[in-house]
Amino acid sequence: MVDVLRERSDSGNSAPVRNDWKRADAAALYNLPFADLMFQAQSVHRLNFDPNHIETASLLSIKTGGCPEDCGYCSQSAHYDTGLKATRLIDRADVVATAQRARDAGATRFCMAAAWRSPKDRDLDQVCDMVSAVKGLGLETCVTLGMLTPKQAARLADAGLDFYNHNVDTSPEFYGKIITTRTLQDRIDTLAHVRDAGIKICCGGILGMGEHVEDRLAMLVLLANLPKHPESVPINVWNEVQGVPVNETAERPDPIAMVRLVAAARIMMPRSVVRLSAGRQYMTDELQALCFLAGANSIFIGDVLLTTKNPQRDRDMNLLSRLGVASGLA
Ligand code: SAM
Ligand code: DTB
Ligand code: SF4
Repeated sequence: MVDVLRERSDSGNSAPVRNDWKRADAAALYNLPFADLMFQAQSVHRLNFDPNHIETASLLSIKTGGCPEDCGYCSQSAHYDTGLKATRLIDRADVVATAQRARDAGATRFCMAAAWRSPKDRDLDQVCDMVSAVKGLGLETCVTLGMLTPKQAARLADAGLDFYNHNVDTSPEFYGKIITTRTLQDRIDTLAHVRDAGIKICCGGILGMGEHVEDRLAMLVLLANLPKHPESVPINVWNEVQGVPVNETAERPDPIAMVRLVAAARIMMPRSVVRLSAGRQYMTDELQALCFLAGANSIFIGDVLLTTKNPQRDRDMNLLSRLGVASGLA
């Protein structure tokens, strides 16, 4: 049995941070009796975080649709007829106004997403301006723009960017079944450029595309064995989109399997913020509460994510207040 609490801590009062996870370790954790798994996850969580706090992040699509990549889950890929209207990069003033509203509604982080394979240099100029302006509002900044060169990552760092979101999405084995226009190694290369530039990393993936439990665990192993753990780990449940290939294979994760995976993520990446990201609208309040107990400590707030739905603000406020959780929302 893997018992992280009995392993030597590297700082005396905190859980160990390992980068040498084997798939068998992850499976052993995941398959623990539920009470034992939850006890370990909660213990690790309490050593590293305030268990009564949930981070609230907000998302904005700054360039929607028409993306040249063929990600089989995505409404924004130009390869599929999803009925989505493509837009150009929106104006900085609109971004700032939306960020201000998000801050007033309780968000502490503002993530700007663009449907690009990689940004063009003149687009990056505009995104850098947006980052500086949003940071000026007192918000943490995050952008997700596709693949970056080392130079582009350095420019974002100079603009003051706090986080770059770039997901590995799934296991190495399942990756090629979902995306063919880039490789997992391309993703890992960009993550390295972002790290080298000194920007914090937000990196996770999607559940419910037809992958097996082994794929989900392999994805956690991949994340937990990066040279440094991502500071933020978004766990998305696939948000249904018409017209994309994943529609043919999708299967929503069993709720207990979902909690087990969050608990395993918490134990394997003890100091990372684990975000319950897309797909919360499919989850009951009770399932979300269990995920928070298992160590999830961040959510996206706002009625929409990029192109799909998120729970309504009132529902989130009601849930967090019943749980006695402190957040920007409460
Ligand atoms: N184009 C950039 C990229 O792919 O990195 C940024 C935007 S992309 C929409 C960001 C992430 O959203 C993807 O990596 C994927 O993990 C997630 N995502 C996209 N469509 C989704 C869906 N329908 N349900 C859940 N997550 C989704
Ligand atoms: C992440 O892991 N989840 C967010 C954020 N990073 C950019 C995106 C979720 C997108 C859900 C699908 C949509 O709304 O289009
Ligand atoms: Fe493009 Fe990102 Fe959607 Fe893939 S996930 S199609 S890269 S917007």
